[in-house]
Amino acid sequence: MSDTNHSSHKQSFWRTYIFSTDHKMIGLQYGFTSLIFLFFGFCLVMLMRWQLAFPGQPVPFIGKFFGEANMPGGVMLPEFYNQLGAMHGTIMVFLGVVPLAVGAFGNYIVPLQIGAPDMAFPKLNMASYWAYFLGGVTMLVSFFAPGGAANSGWTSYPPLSNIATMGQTMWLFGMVLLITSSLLGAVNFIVTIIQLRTKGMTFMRMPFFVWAQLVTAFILLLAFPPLEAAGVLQLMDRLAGTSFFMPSGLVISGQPLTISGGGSPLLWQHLFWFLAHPEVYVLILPAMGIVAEVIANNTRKPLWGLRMMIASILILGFLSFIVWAHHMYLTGMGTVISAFFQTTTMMISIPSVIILSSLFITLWGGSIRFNAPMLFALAFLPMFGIGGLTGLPLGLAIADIHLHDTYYVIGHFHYVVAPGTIFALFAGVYYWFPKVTGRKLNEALGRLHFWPSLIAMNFIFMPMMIQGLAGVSRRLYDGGASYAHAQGVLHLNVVMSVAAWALAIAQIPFIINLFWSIKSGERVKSDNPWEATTLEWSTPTPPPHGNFSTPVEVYRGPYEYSVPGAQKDFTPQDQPKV
Ligand code: HEM
Ligand SMILES: [Cu+2]
Repeated sequence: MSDTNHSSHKQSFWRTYIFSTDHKMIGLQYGFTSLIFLFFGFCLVMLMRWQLAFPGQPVPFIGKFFGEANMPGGVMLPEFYNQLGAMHGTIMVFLGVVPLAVGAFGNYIVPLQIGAPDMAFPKLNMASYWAYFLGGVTMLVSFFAPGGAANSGWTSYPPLSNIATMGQTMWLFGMVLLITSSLLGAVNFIVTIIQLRTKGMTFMRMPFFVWAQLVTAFILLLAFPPLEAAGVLQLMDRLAGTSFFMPSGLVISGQPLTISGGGSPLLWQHLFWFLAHPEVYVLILPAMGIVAEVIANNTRKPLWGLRMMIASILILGFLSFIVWAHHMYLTGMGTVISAFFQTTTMMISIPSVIILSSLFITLWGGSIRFNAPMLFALAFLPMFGIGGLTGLPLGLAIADIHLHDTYYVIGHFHYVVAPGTIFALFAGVYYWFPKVTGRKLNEALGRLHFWPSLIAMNFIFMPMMIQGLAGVSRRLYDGGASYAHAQGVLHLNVVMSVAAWALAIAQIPFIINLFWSIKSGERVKSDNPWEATTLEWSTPTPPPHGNFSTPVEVYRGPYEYSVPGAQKDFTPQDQPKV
C-alpha cells in the first residue's frame, strides 16, 4: 500500500520528477513521453506519404540525411519503406495512444475521481513507466541495428518476421517490455479502483471514465499474456533454432531453409489477434470515457442512459475476447468457425452503438458550451461512428474476402483511432489541463487546432476507403502505381498526402498552445473552472502529494447537472445532501 504520510515530506529533484511514485507525476511522465512518440510515429508516416504520392522521386530537402542504406540519392528504398510502415503502426498503438490513454489520463485522473490519495501500488506504477520507457527506447534504437528496424508490419506475421533482420529481435524485446509495463499498470488500476474508492463512492457512483479504465485494465490483464508468450516463442525461433511458427519445407530465394520445421504460422496469427482485437478496445474505451466526461460537463446534463452505458461497456469488454478471428477469414478456417466469429462480431457492435447513441441523446436539449474540449468530443461522435460502421462489412466473411488487406481496412480503423480516439485524447488534454497547471489552454488556438485537423483527417482517411473498394492493397511500396486496377484511384494518393501534411501543420497551434499556456495561459479563478461535478475538481489546483487536503466523502451520483430545484446547475459529488 502507499505510504500514509503524504503531505509533509520534501523530496529531492530525482524523487520528485524522475523516479517519482506519485501517480500524477507518473501520469505526466507518461503523457510527455507518449506525445513525443505520437509525434515521432506521425513523422514516419509523413515520409511514407511522400513515397506513396510521388513514388521513386527523391524526398525533397531531408532525403539526403537518411543515408545510402535507406535513401540513396534521396529516393526511399522498399526496405526502408517497410521499416517506416511497421514502426509507424507499432509506435502509434503501443507507444503513443495506449500509454497516453491509460498511462497518462488513467494514472492522473482515476485516483482523483475516486477520491484516493494515490494508486494502490506506487512503486509498481513507477516500474510500469520505466518498463514502458525502456521498451520505447529499444524500439527507437532498432533503427540503427544492421538492416534497420523491424519491417514485417505491426502484426509481425511469421514466417516473414522469423527470417527478418535483427530489428525484429529488438522489436520482440521491446514488446516484451511494453507488455510487462501494461500488465503492471493493469493490476494497479484494478486494485486501486476496487480497493481505494473513498467513503460513499459506490460502484454506481463512479464516473464513466473510471468504468472505462476498469474494463480496459481487465482487457490488458487478460489479453496481453498470450502475446507475451507468443513473443517469447518467436524470439526462440529467431535465436534458439526452434520452429514454433515455421512450417517444414520452406524455400527462400530458391534455397531450402535449414530448420526443423513442423511449426504453424497460423498459431502466431491466433495469438497475435487474441491480444490485438481486445487491444482496439483498449484504444477506444478510455476515449469514450473522456468524451462522456466532457459531454456531460458541456451539455450541463446527466449522461443519458448511464446504467445502460455501464452495462454496455462491461459487455464490450467480455465480447472483445471472442471476435479475434474476424481478422483471419482468409486463412481457410472453415465456415463453422467463420460463422461463429461473424456472429460475435455483429453482436459486439450492439453495445458500441448503445454507448454512441447514449452520448448523442445526451446532447438533446442541452445548453451546449462549444469550447475546445467539447469541439473535439463532439467530432469524436460521427468520426467514431464512421469508423465503427465501416467495420461491419469487414466482420462479414463474404464482404471481407474482397476487402481484406486493402486500403479499406486502413481507412476503417484509422477513423476509429485518429479522428476517433486521438480527438478524444485532445479533448482530455484541453479539459484537464487547468487541473494540472492552474491555467486554461487558449481557446482561439484550440479552434485553430480543431477545424483544420477535422477537415484534414477526412481528406486523409475517406479516400483510403475509396481506394480499398477499388481493390488497392495495403502495404504497397508504390501506392498501387504498378497495378492496372489502381490507376483510376491513383490521384487520390496525392490528395491524401497533401492532407496529411496539412494535418501536421494543423498541430502547430496545439504545440504552441501547450507550451505557451503553461506559463502564460489564462489563470483559472477557482479549483473547478468548468463547474464540474466529479471529485478531481474538488482538489486544490494542482493537486498536492496525497491529492485531497481534507478527507472526501461522496453523497451522490457523478453527473448531477441541472437538477431541478438545486441552487446551481451543477452539484459536486462531495456536496452533502441537506
Ligand atoms: C466497431 C466495431 C468494429 C468492427 C466490427 C471491426 C471489424 C474489423 C475487422 C473485421 C477487421 C479485419 C479486416 C481485415 O483484415 O480484412 C478490422 C481491422 C482492424 N480494425 Fe476494426 N473493427 C471495429 C472497431 C475497431 C476499433 C475500435 C479499432 C481501434 C481502435 C479497430 C482497429 C482495427 C485495426 C488496427 C485493424 C487492422 C488490422 C490489420 O493490420 O490487419 N477496429 N476491424
Ligand atoms: Cu478485431
